[in-house]
Amino acid sequence: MRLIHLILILILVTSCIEEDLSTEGRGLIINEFLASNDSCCKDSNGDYDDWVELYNDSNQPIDIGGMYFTDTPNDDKPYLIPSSDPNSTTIQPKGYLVIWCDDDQEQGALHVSKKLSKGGESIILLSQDKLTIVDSYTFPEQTTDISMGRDQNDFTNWIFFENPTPGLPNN
Ligand SMILES: [Ca+2]
Ligand SMILES: [Ca+2]
Ligand SMILES: [Ca+2]
Repeated sequence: MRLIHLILILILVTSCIEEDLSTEGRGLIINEFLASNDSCCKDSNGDYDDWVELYNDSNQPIDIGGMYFTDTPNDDKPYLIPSSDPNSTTIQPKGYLVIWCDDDQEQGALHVSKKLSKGGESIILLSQDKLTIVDSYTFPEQTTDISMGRDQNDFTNWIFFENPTPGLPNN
């Protein structure tokens, strides 16, 4: 009897672990960006600015307020994303969020001081401790209005998109 109980508990625990692994996903990731925006898409102020799309591949909402953004590895002064507007900076589970790289901080919490270089640069998101890299990607030379992002069928593969999809699945 006790052995049966033990086996049942083991089965339960094992299935719970599998469930967690399969649904927690990759956490918060950089999913797409546009480093040279001429006519792709405007921010809420009508500016054609650079942007980075984040994707929350977890089961929990994630607030990026208090995290840091930079375009330079080992940056002494990464940009602190304000924690004053969690409604804007929280990404829902399996949701998307667009950060504008325009140096227009007066336009809201999602407008960071770092612009992206068309010639190639890095995109780095650091956690609240200013050290841990949440996700990063170093990109090669870009073409105006053509974004780069993760292939939906193989998330490790970065490809170009003639039709950028800020805030939506890459397609
Ligand atoms: Ca702007
Ligand atoms: Ca830059
Ligand atoms: Ca997208």
